[in-house]
Formats: sequence, structure tokens, C-alpha cells
Amino acid sequence: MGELRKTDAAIADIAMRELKRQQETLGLIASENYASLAVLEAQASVLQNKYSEGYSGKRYYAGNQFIDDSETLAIERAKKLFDAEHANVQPHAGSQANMAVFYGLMEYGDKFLGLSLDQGGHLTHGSPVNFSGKLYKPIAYHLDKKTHLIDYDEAERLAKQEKPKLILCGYTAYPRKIDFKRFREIADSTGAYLMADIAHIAGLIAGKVHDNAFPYADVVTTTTHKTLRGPRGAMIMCKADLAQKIDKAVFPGLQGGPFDHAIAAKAVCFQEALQPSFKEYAKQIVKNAGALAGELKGKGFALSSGGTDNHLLLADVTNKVESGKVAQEKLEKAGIICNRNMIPYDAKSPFVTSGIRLGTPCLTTRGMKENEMKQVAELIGRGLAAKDDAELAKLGEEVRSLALKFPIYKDVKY
Ligand code: DSN
Repeated sequence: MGELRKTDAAIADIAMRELKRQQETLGLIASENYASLAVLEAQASVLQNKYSEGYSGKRYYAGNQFIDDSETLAIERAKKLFDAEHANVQPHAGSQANMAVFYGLMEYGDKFLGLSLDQGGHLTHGSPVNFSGKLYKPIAYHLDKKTHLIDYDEAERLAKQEKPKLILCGYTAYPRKIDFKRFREIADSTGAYLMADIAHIAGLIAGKVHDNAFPYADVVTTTTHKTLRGPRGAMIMCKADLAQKIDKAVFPGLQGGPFDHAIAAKAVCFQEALQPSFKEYAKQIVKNAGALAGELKGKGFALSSGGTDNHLLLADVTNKVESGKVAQEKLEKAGIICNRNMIPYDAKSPFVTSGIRLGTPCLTTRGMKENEMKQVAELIGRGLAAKDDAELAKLGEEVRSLALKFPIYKDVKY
């Protein structure tokens, strides 16, 4: 940070304060993670200086021999990691990846089937204020009211009745495994494309603790910065026969010059995820989530679907505090960082909510295990029970001391 500090001390200070915040708090946001220093270095490299519209070997500007090498490596590693026939590593973010799939495989106004947004679907899965809901026609399937598990029978019935062009599975707040095979059967029964948005569980799939979406899905999108622990960005993978449609939709359909530094960092992340140690990491994420769920249940928290078998859980907090919003704010004051989240069939609005979403990828990256999950559950329980800010600040000292025992970037001074 020497050069940055010399040029712009204000931004250098902000970055240092953010590092301190990350190191001294407990991050439980299910979609976040801490990228390795190698990933960060690749992102800060000179690769960011190049323009390279097009694809490897077919660029519009000269001077792309090394950029081609980097993108090709990223693609080859992605294909190996997810057993994919084709990969496009250029999408800047998950929303852009999803947009490119819609743009490539559907016509405006086409129907698609996705999980109801208030039950775990993403903004790009059909929200009325998003391109997906404005330009296309979303039809929602739901979770079972009692079990909070995907109602595959309803999805099948709707698919047969509505004949959507595409069926979308993969979610942002679903704590259970997804049956991709069942979705394939549903898609086949009506001739729809099957799209899986695996952004949340990509690291679990790469680490072989969740079934792969391939060979069942026709097209798979993912971000690279969640459980996969890479740079902020995304990619699309698909069956070989859709490769041209997808590539054309990304460029020139929606994007201009790719972010070559981010693509290099994606290659680094895929290399990391191909190592045996990543399997251990993924396994531990799931063990930690299970342990956290068990401890919270023991403290009287109601968990959606009764628990978890992936990296996240949804806890109804209304028997402890007024709402998910209040819970989020109280916990933040003690240095426990999570987000309020609707519980399926929630009576409260998305701004208030009845629940919080808790994920273990960040804490697992720091090296925490089941024993620490017990402490984290204890801290959460006490945070919600705290009577005032003074009590939360005092609790915050305990949170800080636990966090400091598990540094994120061991040798980085701040
Ligand atoms: N914001 C992400 C999440 O928290 O799940 C989805 O894009």
C-alpha cells in the first residue's frame, strides 16, 4: 500500500480501516468470503491495463497474447473444476451472468420459472424491479409451507401448465441441497432449458460436498467470490451446443472489454479450488454450519427447514427480538455481522423481516471449527438478549478477542 498511501492517503486509510473491521469482527454474511493474497495480487496486476474485446485468438485489438493465455487458463481450470463442456469467464458480476443467459436463450416476453423471491430467489430471478421481471415473464414456484423445502411437485405442475422457456434453480437463501436431477426431469417433461445459478454453493460443488449441477443443467452461472473464495466476478458454464449463444450474449451482446485482471484472479481462484485442501475447506464450511445450527436450535431459535445441509441457515428471531432488522442492528453493535432475511411465508416486509441469514464461509476461511461455532452461537444469543448499547459494546470485546485469535491475513499489518 506504499504507493497508494503516497498518492492518496484518504483512500489508503479507508482500506486499512476496512481491513481492521474485517479482522476484528465476525463475518457471518453467507455470500461473503476473504480472498487469498494471491487472488488480491492478481487483481491488482498490470493485466488491468489492457483492452481485449472478443475471445482468446479473436480479439479486436493487438497485443493480447498474454491476456489470451490468462483467459484460456481460467477457462480450462473452470471446466475441470465443474466438469463443464464450455465456460465463459468474462461476466463482470452474477447479475450480468444471469442477464447474459436470459439474453442468449430467451426472447423478450418469454416465460421462465424461478423460486419466489421472498423464499430465497435472487433479484435476477424475476423481481418486478429487475430486468428479469421487466423484460421476461417470471412464474414462481414455492417452498412447502410446512417443511420449507422446495416443492418440486408444484414446480413440475407449473412447468407443464405454463410451458416456460427456461427453468431456474439455485438460490440465495436456501439452506438445503438442491435436487438438480429432479429439475432436469421437470425441464425435460416440458422441453425447457434448465439453468442453475450456483453462486452461493459453487465452493461446495467444487469441494464435492454438494452434487454438481452438471450434467443435469444446460447452463450454470456463478459468482466467484462467495463460497468459491475468489475475486468479485462471475462466469457462465454451459453445454457445448449452447456455447455460441452464450458467448455472443456476453460479448458483443451485453459487455465491452473484459476485466482481464479479474479474469486472471478467477484463474488463481480456480487453481486454489482444485487443490485437495479446498475439499477440506468446503467440508468444514458445512460442518460449521451444522454445528452453528445445532447450537442455535438448542438456544430456542427456530430455523427454516429445521437446520441446514449447506453453508447457511435462516433463523427466525421473533421469539428473541422484534424483527430481523433489530437483530441485525444489535449484533452489528457487538461486531457480529449478518443480514436480515425473510423467512419463507414471512408476514414482515423485506426491510424488516422475521429472520437473519447466517453463513459460515468467512469464519471457516479464518480457521474456525465446531468449537468456535459453539462460542459464536453463544455470542449471538447474548447479543440478542442484551438490554442496551453498553452491554453490546462489552460483548463486542469478547467478539473482538475471538476474531483476533483467527487472523484473516496473518502477516498484513494494519
Ligand atoms: N447479495 C448476494 C447475497 O447476499 O446473496 C446475492 O447477490
